[in-house]
Amino acid sequence: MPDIPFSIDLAFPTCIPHKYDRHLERRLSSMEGMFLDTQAFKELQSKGDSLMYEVYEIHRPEIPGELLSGISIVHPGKVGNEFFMTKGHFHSVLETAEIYYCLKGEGVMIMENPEGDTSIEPLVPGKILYVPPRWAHRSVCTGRQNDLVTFFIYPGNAGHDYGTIIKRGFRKLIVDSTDGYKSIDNPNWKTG
Ligand code: S6P
Ligand code: ZN
Repeated sequence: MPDIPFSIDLAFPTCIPHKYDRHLERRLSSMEGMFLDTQAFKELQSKGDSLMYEVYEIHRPEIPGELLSGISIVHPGKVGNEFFMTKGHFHSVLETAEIYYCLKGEGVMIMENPEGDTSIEPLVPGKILYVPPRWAHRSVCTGRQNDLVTFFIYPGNAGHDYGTIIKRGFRKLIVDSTDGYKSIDNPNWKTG
């Protein structure tokens, strides 16, 4: 059967799509080793397996020419001084870009490329963020009480490389500060 155009409504105020193909939940336990303060991680874990972020995927074939999209919701919270965030990844096909549109909340996107450039872009409602090809990306919720909600869209053939980030981490971390948040160098960032 040939493809036909379709549209999807978002439920307000949550921004959860009325129709989606997959709902992913990422909890604290799946983020071991990703936060700087390992003691704070253990303490938080002893209180339960906090829900850090969720993704509602609108699935399409994972082939060139298609676009994959969905809604990402990062919940508010901190591990030590570091805000809740996504795992973050490079695309397996490095030369593929992504666009994020912020619908709700406050946060930032931490980005870096293999050449060692880094970038931290604020996410506030109405902001469109272009993540160029080659740049790893991680969303961070810096709001104290509200979810960070974004719509994302990227090429069908992009794929996800989580391994590089699991091994090395991101060069920059986002931590709490009197000004809201600040970025610091990751002392645990590994080369190679
Ligand atoms: C996929 C896109 C988003 C993320 C989502 C969760 O390329 O960037 O859908 O998958 O924000 O982040 P992560 O790092 O766990 O995939
Ligand atoms: Zn991506």
